[in-house]
Amino acid sequence: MGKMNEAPAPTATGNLIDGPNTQNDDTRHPSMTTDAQAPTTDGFHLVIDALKLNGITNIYGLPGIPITDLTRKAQAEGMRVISFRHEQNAGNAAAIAGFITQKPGVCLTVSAPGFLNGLTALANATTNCFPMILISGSSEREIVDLQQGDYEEMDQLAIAKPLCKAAFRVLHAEDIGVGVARAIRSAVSGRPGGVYLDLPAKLFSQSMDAEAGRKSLIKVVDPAPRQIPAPDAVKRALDLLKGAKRPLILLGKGAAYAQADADIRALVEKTGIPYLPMSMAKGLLPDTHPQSAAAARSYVLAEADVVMLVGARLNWLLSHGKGKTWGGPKQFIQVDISPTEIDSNVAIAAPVIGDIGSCVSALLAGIDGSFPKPPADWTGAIGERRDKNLTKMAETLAKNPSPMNFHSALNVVRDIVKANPDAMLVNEGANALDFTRSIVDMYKPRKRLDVGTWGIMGIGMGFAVAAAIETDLPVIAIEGDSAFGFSGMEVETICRYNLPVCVVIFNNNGVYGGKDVNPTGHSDAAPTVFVKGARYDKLIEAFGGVGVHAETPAELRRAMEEAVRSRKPTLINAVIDEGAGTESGRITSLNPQAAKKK
Ligand code: FYN
Ligand code: ADP
Repeated sequence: MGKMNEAPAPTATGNLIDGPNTQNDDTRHPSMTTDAQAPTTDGFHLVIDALKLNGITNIYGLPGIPITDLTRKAQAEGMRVISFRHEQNAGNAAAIAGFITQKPGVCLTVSAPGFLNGLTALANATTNCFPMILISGSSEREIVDLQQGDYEEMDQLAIAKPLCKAAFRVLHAEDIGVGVARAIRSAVSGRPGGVYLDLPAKLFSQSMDAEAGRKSLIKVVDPAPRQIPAPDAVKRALDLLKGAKRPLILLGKGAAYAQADADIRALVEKTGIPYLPMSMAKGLLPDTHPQSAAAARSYVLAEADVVMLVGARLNWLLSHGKGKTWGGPKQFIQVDISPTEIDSNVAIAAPVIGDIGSCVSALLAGIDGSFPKPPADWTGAIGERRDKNLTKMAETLAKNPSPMNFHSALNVVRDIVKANPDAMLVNEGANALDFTRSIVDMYKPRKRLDVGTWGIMGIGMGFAVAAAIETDLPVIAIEGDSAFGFSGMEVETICRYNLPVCVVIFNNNGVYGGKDVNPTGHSDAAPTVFVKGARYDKLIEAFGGVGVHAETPAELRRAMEEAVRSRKPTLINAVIDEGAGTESGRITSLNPQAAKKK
């Protein structure tokens, strides 16, 4: 579970600062200074101390009124403060830091517009079940509540509430400890998610007795308590699984988050059941594992009779558990921490509610040598489909068209990731996302970070920065040219912190591709088309990074190898055939069709 309890205790003195009357005031009479000389602390330092006390060492944010000094003081107090160029990217960084570490990632923003920019990431974190705390400075309550027109006036708490798991405001310095503790617990316990913490400007300069301040802080004990599943629920699930003729295990990003890697692998291997990873669960077992049914996806979803979901929701990514994708009737087992997730789309025959670590270990305890192996005709049929798809894929990957297409470029990325299985892979786009997901095998858990539950663009550089900061491992970001645009300015951030990030832009001149034309003949480009032949590599050079223009797989390979080896911030402009993409990639069916005929 969370590692917050391992945080070092703060120093004995904490963040004591001098009281207002104690600085070199030699005119004071000693007898009159006893109380005034008692060390005091303030809101700034209490926030920092409360975070540090709970093992939170990194802040992702963007300084400005009223939190500029908070960022300075946090850095001075030994926290790592990573400043971004736009709050949404800082927020995405915090969110993915939460996913990687099980500690809430902290994003710090200024009031009103800064807060709103960060809020998109907070909502996305909540949707994805990533633990995150958005701390935002806010303007004066008295003025905001009377709507008298304050600088950056906004009732931020009210706006944040529907978009996150919990929202709190702290008005008094002595409540900072409670506020931070509540935020941490809300973010990581149960189903993880985003939490908003509103800190009005006046709070930061409030001072209080240092010792009382220190005592007001809370070191959260057991922030994400284990939730043990009921034995009868476990038995019900095992009975169902035992009777299955065509069982399937479906692993979601909740399973990756849970850090129960060894037990999950044991569950798959001991039962011998084929498994299908959702995109961010790839690598939980290596994608090359013989039980992986990833390359027979359509077949297993349609044909399975009992499906055990582990940390995956039956949302749009799984066609809501019904319809053509799911073929004939089937029964579901669902392992999840959230009881209200059950039956959200279809009936769940065997819910197992608890944390995945505890649930999987309880399931494992019920699996011995007598547990029936899945019938050979089922595993054989999957193997046949998988091998057919793998062979087809290998043939496609071996082609070397000019210009490059997604496949020939990703063939290189696939090799680089295979040679560097510890590297973190960030991935966004439409075609750039979909092709990477199926072509690039992952070998270790929590290495693949992508657009997640909403399928959003804009996570790229924020995720890349946090992946580098949290792990110190090389990061490879495979970006569609459109997706990159949402967070592209953060290449300056990557250079500023000298992060080992290699951004590869699959540049096909537009959204989905670059071939659209304006039907009116006007000189405006078509809505999906960008500047043709853009040189994104020049962008990073402006900040001292390495820019490479790659037109062939050989050039791409050389540049990626060098980037991973050197750990230098690198941006590779990989030129892709502008006709290579399809509209919306694999989800083109989600585009509404015009009913009106011309
Ligand atoms: C998978 N496949 C493979 C492999 N892996 N073939 C060969 N080799 C390998 N390694 C096969 C798999 O069996 C499928 O074929 C097909 O490739 C596609 O597999 P994928 O990508 O896993 O599955 P699919 O059908 O695309 O999954 C649906 C989805 C997915 C909704 C889960 O598309 C998804 O995650 N989409 C996110 C989209 C998104 O967020 N886009 C951003 C917005 S874009 P068959 O079995 O033959 O079907 C805005 O416009
Ligand atoms: P995917 O997109 O990969 O299918 P989802 O985000 O839809 O995954 O589902 C993740 C699920 O995992 C959520 O329903 C969430 O409640 C659950 N979850 C997250 N963390 C845990 C945990 N530690 N234990 C149990 N369930 C968890």
